[in-house]
Amino acid sequence: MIQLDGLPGPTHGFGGLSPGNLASRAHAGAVSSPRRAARQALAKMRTVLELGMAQAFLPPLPRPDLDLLERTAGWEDPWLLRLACSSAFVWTANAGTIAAGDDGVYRLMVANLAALPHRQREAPGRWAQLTALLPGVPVLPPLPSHPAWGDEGAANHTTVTGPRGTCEVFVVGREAGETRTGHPARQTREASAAVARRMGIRAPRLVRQHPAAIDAGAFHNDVVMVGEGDRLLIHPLAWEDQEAVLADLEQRCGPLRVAVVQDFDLDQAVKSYLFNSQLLLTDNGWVLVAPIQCQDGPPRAAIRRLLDDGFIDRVVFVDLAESMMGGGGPACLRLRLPVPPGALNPGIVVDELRIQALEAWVDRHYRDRLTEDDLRDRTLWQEAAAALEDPLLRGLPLTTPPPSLG
Ligand code: SUG
Repeated sequence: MIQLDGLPGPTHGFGGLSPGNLASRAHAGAVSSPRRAARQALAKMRTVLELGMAQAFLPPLPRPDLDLLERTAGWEDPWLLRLACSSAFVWTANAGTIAAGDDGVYRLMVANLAALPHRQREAPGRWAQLTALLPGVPVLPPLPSHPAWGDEGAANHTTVTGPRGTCEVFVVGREAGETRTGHPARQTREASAAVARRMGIRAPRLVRQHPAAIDAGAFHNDVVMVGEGDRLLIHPLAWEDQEAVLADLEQRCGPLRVAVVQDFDLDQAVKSYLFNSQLLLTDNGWVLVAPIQCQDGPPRAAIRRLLDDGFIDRVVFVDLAESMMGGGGPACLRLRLPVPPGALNPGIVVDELRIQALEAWVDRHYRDRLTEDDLRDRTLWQEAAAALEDPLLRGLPLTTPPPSLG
């Protein structure tokens, strides 16, 4: 299993671009630190690497999105400029999702991220990148880019494996065409069903996200649930009919280890991102890689119970402040690839030396401080382009987006 993490780009900022994502809205317009954001992403990769996991990275997508700016004369419009400079692609759990079809073949389906304009712009670039950088994995193009097929990738999909079998769980927020009061729901049933079909999964388990979770700020399922193998760490209000769904999963897969964290309201879940921790099966047991926001108070107490119950053997805390301010925790930053490292271009697989080289690259090209006004600065745009042209990344086959995708 490889953990594939994103890196933010040199124009990383806080655009307030995601309705229903409380952290994104709360930090709109805040001063950002692209350098700290990239350093924190790399530090998490190092932590995971040191736990004995295979780790890889995806280079940033080119930003500002010059095509968008040209088509809209967007440099005159602060919202479009924020959108064009967004580094939201860093949240690689949304780049797509991967699973084995009924024929046993692993396929990666790129997500269209059609719910939001700044994220929808990621899909063509990520499709091109993943195709080029994962030569050993069939990479399927995203669904047509319309909110009716809104697909957010692995954030709303998890593979549950028990002693008797495996079940692919897809969590949907709404039906196509359905409107709801409260925060928007991004993932449609139609999208998840189509993704499962394209991946060759004939009997996926489609689950409806609990409306209370969406309205508390769980814009993705992975804000209230994380699963790995036979383990599920879940908030009691993550899904509709949750107990029945869990019983059905056990029926299909055999007994599972399910930790339903009680005494922990949805607001605390969304503030702390406990359920967005990475759950890793290492050679030395189960490890929870949790955000530092879980170090105290109720999340800490919940983690202690998980340790006492043997659900996990160890917890490690990571500081992802710059990612958390946009609503992304440890699990948002990674896409799990259940394939051998040989399926990836060797240039994206990291070891300690590669991480150090990437840190030096970040220090060469990323500013420590960025305000919204800076986004208009053409020097910043040149710096951002230079970062991607650096010899460190130039060796990678980065193709341009396919022209057919709008
Ligand atoms: O889509 N935030 C992202 C956070 C994605 C988190 N990923 C997972 N849960 N898997 C989003 O809402 C904020 C951008 C801004 O406000 O500038 C943003 O896009």
